[in-house]
Amino acid sequence: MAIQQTLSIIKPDAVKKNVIGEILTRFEKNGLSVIGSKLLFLSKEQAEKFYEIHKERPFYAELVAFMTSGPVLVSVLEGEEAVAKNREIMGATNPAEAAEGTIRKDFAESIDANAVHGSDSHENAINEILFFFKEDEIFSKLEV
Ligand code: IDP
Ligand code: MG
Repeated sequence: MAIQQTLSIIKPDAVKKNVIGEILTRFEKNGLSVIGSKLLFLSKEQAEKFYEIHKERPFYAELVAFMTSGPVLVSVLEGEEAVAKNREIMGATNPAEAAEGTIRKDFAESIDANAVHGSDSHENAINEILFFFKEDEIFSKLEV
């Protein structure tokens, strides 16, 4: 077991539903701490770059359009095995397949408007955190 950091995005659908607080509470109740957070309205260029890994997928244009349809809350979460823990709390990509009690089961409408993003590996977490945050915008519990 190791303390890790991971990137979370509360997507435009969930921000519009006014459930930022309820989603952050899920993280906190499961042992993760918010150590950096901000509301952003992503530009098309930012969304394209962030999801570059999915460029060849048929849903890429739709995904970029959705992620730029309203503000998002980007956060750095920290805790034991934060990458896997966050994925577990989020639930499956398709809310129809998400387990009971997960964020996507409770707040997501569809496979594209699925409430949250979470890094899928430690390496991607580091890159995704650096994509959105400067060092002085993150307040690790390990340092304070
Ligand atoms: P993840 O968010 O669970 O890691 P990924 O496979 O990395 O899932 O896909 C990134 C995002 O792309 C998903 O969260 C979802 O918003 C969107 N997406 C994935 N598959 C589809 C699809 O088949 N149709 C439309 N959008 C999709
Ligand atoms: Mg993914």
